[in-house]
Amino acid sequence: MNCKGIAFVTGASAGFGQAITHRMVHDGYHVIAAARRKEKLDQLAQQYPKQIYPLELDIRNVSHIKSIIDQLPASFQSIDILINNAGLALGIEPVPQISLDHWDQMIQTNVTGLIHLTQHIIGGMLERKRGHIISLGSIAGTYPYSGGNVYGATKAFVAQFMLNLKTDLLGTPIRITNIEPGLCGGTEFSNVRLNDHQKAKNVYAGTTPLTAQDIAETVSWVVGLPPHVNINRIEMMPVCQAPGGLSVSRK
Ligand code: NDP
Ligand code: 8X3
Repeated sequence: MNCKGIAFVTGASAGFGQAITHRMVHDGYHVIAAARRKEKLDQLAQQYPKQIYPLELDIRNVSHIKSIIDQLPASFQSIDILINNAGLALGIEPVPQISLDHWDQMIQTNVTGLIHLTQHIIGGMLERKRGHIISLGSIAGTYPYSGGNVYGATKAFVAQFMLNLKTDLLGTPIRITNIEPGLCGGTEFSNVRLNDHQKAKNVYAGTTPLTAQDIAETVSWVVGLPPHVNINRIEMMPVCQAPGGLSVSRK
C-alpha cells in the first residue's frame, strides 16, 4: 500500500496510543510512535518495521522537543497528522488531600508537553498546506467529579486550546479535533492513576466501558473524512455511563 502520510502518535506504548498506531498503519499511514518506554515501542515497531518509527520521548522535557523532531529520519519529517494522546491522571483524592507533585506532573504532561509539541509541529503543516491535529481530551474536562480537580482542569485546557487553535488557523487547511471519551477500560489509565491493580480493576466492575479500539476507530473516522470537513469535538461515553452528577450537601 502507498504511504498516505505521516502520523505522529504520542503515548504509543500503551492503551489508546497503541491501538491508534495499529489503526493508522492499517489505514495506510506511516507512524512515529512516541513514548518514554522505548522497549514497548520497539516491540510495536517489530510488527511493522517499515511503517513505524519508534521515538523515545518524555513530553515533559520541553527543551528537547524541537531537536528531537529536527532529528527525525527524512522519510518521517513531513508530519501530516499529530495525535496528542500522551497523558495521565494521578490520584483521585479530593482537595486538600492531594499531592502537589501529582498536580505538577499532570500539568507538565497533559498541558505543557502537549502545547510545546503542537507548536513545533504546526509550522511544517502550514508550510506543506496540509495537516490534522487531534488531541485526547476527556469528559473530565467538561463535567466535574470528586477527585477530578487538576486532571479535569488539564482536559478543560485541552478542549479550549483546540477550539482556539481552530480559530487561529482559520483560513488554512489545517484540521483540529478534540476527542473527549468517558469511561474506557483495558488501558493502563486506572493503574497509573490509582497505583493499585485491584482498585483499578474495580473501576470497571459491572460495566461495559469503551475500549481503545473504539477510540482508534473514532480517530480513523475523523481523519478519513473529506478535507473540507472538520470535526471540532466529539464527546463519547459507553452506554452504561451518563453525565448527570449534581450534588447537594444536606444538614
Ligand atoms: P495509558 O496509561 O494506557 O497510556 C498513556 C500513554 O501516555 C502511555 O503510552 C504512556 O507511555 C504515555 N505517557 C505518559 N506520560 C508520558 C510522558 N511524560 N511522555 C511521553 N509519553 C507519556 O492511558 P490511556 O490510553 O487510557 O489514555 C490515553 C489518553 O486518553 C490520556 O491523555 C488520557 O488522559 C485520555 N483519556 C483516557 C480515558 C480512559 O478512561 N482511559 C478516558 C478519556 C481520556 P510511557 O509511560 O511509555 O511514557
Ligand atoms: C478519563 C475519564 O472519567 O476517569 O479521562 O476522568 S475519567
